[in-house]
Amino acid sequence: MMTLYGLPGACSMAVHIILEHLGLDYALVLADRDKLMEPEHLAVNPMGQAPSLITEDGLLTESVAILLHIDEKYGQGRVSPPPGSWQRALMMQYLLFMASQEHPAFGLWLRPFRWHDDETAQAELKESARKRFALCLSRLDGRLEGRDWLVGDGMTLADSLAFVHACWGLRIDPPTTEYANLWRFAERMAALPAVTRVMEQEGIGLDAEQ
Ligand SMILES: N[C@@H](CCC(=O)N[C@@H](CS)C(=O)NCC(=O)O)C(=O)O
Repeated sequence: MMTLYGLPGACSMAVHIILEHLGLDYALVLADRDKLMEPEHLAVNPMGQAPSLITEDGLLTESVAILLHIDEKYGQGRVSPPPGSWQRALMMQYLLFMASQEHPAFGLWLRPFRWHDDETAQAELKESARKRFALCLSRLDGRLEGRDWLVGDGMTLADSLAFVHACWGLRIDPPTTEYANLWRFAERMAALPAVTRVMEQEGIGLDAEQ
């Protein structure tokens, strides 16, 4: 059985959604935020973060790598377009866009003190990150114009991560509710049975905090 180490409402929730949606056998460990840098947690995530997945083959970190591994091993095409298809290339594009651009912008907005000691510099970084995150949400919002899902005609790995980021966006100005397409998407996702269960298990609402 796989074990997912996560934090409530964090990027690990995207993995949790996919495990639950695929009906896989897994255990969930919600880590204590105050103990992420303690040896016990560093043993499962050397960066003191989430997610980590313990599998029969070993320990895997990095949310996108985990999502892809679960999909390739158990997905049977249920949460991704076929390898080699254009739709899969687009799914990868959105996954990597969110992981490499949107997520760091949110992280900088949330914790500017990790990047600078000076409080004035922190305030400037936070504002720059807010604008950058808004630009990222606008891109997703534009993509969702006239679409139910980021790619194809059903939920994919990219949608699970976009939903988590949409939840984060509720805390930032402008909030996700002001991006009409992205907000409709978030409500659609939250109504999926697997997503509803995950949100209950993690204690997350659509006014969630990471
Ligand atoms: N690139 C990593 C980023 C992991 C990451 O930033 N995780 C956040 C939650 S979304 C975390 O653990 N934050 C707590 C912290 O950094 O103290 C991934 O995608 O897995």
